[in-house]
This record gives sequence, structure tokens and C-alpha cells, in this order.
Amino acid sequence: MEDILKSFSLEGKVALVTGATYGIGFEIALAYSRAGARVAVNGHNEERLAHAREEYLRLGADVRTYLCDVTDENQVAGMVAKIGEDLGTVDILVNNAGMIKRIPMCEMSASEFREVIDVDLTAPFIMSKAVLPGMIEKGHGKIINICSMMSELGRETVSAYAAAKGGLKMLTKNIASEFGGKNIQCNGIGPGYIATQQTAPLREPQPDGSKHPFDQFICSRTPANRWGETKDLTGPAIFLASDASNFVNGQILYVDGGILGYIGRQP
Ligand code: NAP
Ligand code: GCO
Repeated sequence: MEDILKSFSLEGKVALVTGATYGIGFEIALAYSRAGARVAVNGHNEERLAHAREEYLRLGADVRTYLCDVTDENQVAGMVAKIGEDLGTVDILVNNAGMIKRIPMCEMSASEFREVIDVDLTAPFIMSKAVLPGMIEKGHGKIINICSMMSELGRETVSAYAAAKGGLKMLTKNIASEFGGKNIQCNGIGPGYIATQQTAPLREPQPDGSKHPFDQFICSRTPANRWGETKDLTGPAIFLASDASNFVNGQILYVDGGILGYIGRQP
């Protein structure tokens, strides 16, 4: 049993999780540290990054923090070089940083659309390009893109986000195709609806104390009958970052409590 579990270890690996000052990225970075990796995270707000550093330390995780806007190629190149000096070549990249704008499509400006695409799709391209040379030189690497239900489904007001996450699914498959021969695996994780700051507006209780209609809707569309928690993503994230998944490539692992396979509970 021990040998099988060893294949899930991240001992000796350098992992970079983007946008990990809180939320899903924070939980994944913490889990990677506990799985033995030397972990680097970034954020683009100095105050939130400093708070995250203290929180990681409070939880006993030695996580290095880097101020970097993932949409800025020069900042990304500088960050990856500094991580190389501090921790070593990046073995595992999780493209987690993301944003969403919930605006009806005909009311959304092209610049608002581009802003979402920039963070959710162009940045994973920039980040992956920055770490791939080091992975190729080392002869192995793992890139994990945080996709979404919106990589498969649409809904009102999230046109830019769905376009980005749909593109991220295909970028995942393309990186897998282009670099699989270099022993680099690129897969996605598609979280369902997870309780984080990003989805907080969809869960706010109504003035009368009743559940938000969207909260009720998501629970009726989820066989698990609940929102996901950030911790629900850590096992899949460790699996895809470890040697246990060395023959898994170009896949999106949906961690959604069953949403994508379910027609929905009768009201
Ligand atoms: P979140 O709570 O909004 O956190 C997003 C993180 O990304 C924050 O740390 C944020 O830092 C950082 N970030 C945003 N723009 C950045 C930039 N330009 N450069 C560097 N960091 C940046 O989001 P979340 O719910 O944890 O989601 C994390 C990822 O999972 C996102 O890609 C999201 O699309 C995806 N996802 C979320 C859900 C869900 O239900 N929550 C489901 C499926 C997929 P700042 O606050 O400093 O900007
Ligand atoms: C929304 C939500 C979703 C989640 C997630 C679902 O407005 O529909 O924010 O997009 O963030 O991506 O997987």
C-alpha cells in the first residue's frame, strides 16, 4: 500500500499556484505544502498577499509569496525567475487566478469582455509559456488549469467567463498534445459551484432570511445537494500534480458533486 501512496507524494517538487491569496488557490497551495512540495503563490494585491502569507504561516505552511499580475508577461517572467532562485525550477503549475463579471451580454463592453478573457484565458497561456522551458529541460512537468462548469455549460450574464473557461479547456488539450512527448501532463480541474468570495453574491441570504434563489437552484441541480467547499478540490489537485497521474493527459476532471451528470431535482 505504501508504494502506491508514494506516487501521490509531492516531496521534492516545486509548485506554483496562481491567485492563491484566498479561495480555491489558497486551499490547493496549502494541500500541496502538506503533500511535501515547496510552494510558491502569487497575488496582485500587496495587502492581500501579505495577509495570505501570515495565514499560511499560521497554518504551518512555508509558502513563498510573490507579487505578480498574471496578465503581465514581464512580471510573470520575473516571478518565475525569482522562484527559480528561491525554490528551484517549477515542476507543477496551477493556473488558478481568475475573475468573473456577471453582466448581460448586450450590456457588456468589449473592454470588459477582454478583461475577463485576459485573466481567465490569456494569463494561463502566459504562465504556461513561462514554465514550460524549465519543465522541458527537467524532463517532466504538470500544468493544471482551473476550468469550470462554464467550460461545458452556459448561463445568462457570464458570456465572457464561459468563453474564457471554454477556451481554457481547449488550451489544456492543446498543451497536453504539444508537450505530452516531453513527459509534461496538462489537465484541468472543473469545479462545480464552490463557496468562495467569487460566488458569495450568488449565496447571499434574502432580506427575509430565506436562501438566495440561486443558492436553492444550485442545490437542486447538484446530486450532493450542497455547494462545494474548497477542500473538496485538494485531493483531485494532488492527484493531477503527482506521479499517480503520469498517464493522464488532456483531461478535465470535473469536481462538481454530480452537476454535469444530473437533470436536476424536481421542485
Ligand atoms: P476568487 O475567490 O475570486 O479568488 C481569485 C483569486 O485570483 C484571488 O486570489 C485573486 O486575487 C486572484 N487574481 C485575480 N486576478 C489576478 C491577477 N490578474 N493576477 C494575480 N492574481 C489574480 O476565486 P475562486 O472562487 O477561489 O476561484 C479560483 C479559480 O477557480 C478561478 O479561476 C475561478 O474561475 C475558478 N472556479 C471557481 C468556482 C467557484 O464556484 N468558486 C468554480 C469553478 C471554477 P485578488 O483578490 O488580489 O485579485
Ligand atoms: C456563476 C458562477 C460560476 C462558478 C463556476 C462554476 O456566476 O455561474 O460564478 O461560474 O464560478 O465557474 O463552475
